[in-house]
Amino acid sequence: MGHWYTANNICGMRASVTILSVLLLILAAATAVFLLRPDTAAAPTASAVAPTGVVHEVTLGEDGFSPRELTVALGDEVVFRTTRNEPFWPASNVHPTHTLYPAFDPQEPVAPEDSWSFVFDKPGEWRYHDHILPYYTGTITVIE
Ligand SMILES: [Cu+2]
Repeated sequence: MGHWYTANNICGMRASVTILSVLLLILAAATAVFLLRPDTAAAPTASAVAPTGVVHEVTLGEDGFSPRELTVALGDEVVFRTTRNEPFWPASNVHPTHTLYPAFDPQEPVAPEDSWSFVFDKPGEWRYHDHILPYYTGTITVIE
């Protein structure tokens, strides 16, 4: 199985020049695409907050979330656990859509032996609840 240029009986040097031209065209096109792309880097995104590495714990027991109210810094992580022998599901208000802070939602039940952790990247007073037993409620206040 020979190369296309030998199969077409084109002089090897001329084929090399052709290949080089094609490569240069591809490079020029790639450069143009790179330079002309919309500048998305300047747009602030929710994930721009750097994690602080500070970790807090909130535990859901029979008496509810503990601590029920917690103040953390922007970028802090909160680990949610339960001592109840039931799955739980900490999620932002408003039940059942969790639209106050949609990312503050594991999107599925958390098994009692597991935990769910979340880095808070939006300042505010975030009320939340257990999506399975919504009478368990709490507040995470995120300060800058
Ligand atoms: Cu809910």
